[in-house]
Amino acid sequence: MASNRKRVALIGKIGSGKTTLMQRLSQEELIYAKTQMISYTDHFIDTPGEFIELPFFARQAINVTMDAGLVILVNSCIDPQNSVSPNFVHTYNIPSIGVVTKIDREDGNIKRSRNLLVYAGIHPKHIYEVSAYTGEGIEELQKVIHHYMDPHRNKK
Ligand SMILES: Nc1nc2c(ncn2[C@@H]2O[C@H](COP(=O)(O)OP(=O)(O)OP(=O)(O)O)[C@@H](O)[C@H]2O)c(=O)[nH]1
Ligand SMILES: [Mg+2]
Repeated sequence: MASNRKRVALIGKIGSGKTTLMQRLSQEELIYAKTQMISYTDHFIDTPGEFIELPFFARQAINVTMDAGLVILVNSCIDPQNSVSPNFVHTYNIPSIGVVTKIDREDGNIKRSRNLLVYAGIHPKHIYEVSAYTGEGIEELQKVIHHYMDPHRNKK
């Protein structure tokens, strides 16, 4: 079976901004499209938010992403509700980082997002704040992704 080691997996609630973030990181135009099924690109595995929100799908979310090179757990700062179980990311045997999205929104609560990501098992030092709309924080996140992914991607 082909390995996903060269891909970054995006996990997070419905509407948390995974696909938009992926588009921004891939320097694509930002076009809204609800993710209906797992989508694989050269560099990413994008999952539908249902994978983390609905217990029926939760195992599938882990199954399809457990051999990625890196897991990014995404949390939108305008979403007050948590749906990720405590220490969720410790299920993985691969590195994980947290990303707070939509920080351009004045009504957002970044601290709440950080707390929810820590609750999910992300180390506070490994949480990054971004806006896919304005580009804030994207360059720093790109560097972090390179740090984790270059060893895999440079392998033949
Ligand atoms: N203000 C703001 N809105 C954003 C940002 N990123 C995404 N959005 C909006 O949030 C909504 C959901 O974004 P998606 O990227 O589709 O979210 P998703 O996590 O892929 O959602 P699912 O595919 O349903 O799991 C869309 O209307 C986006 O335009 C951002 O940085 N700032
Ligand atoms: Mg999506």
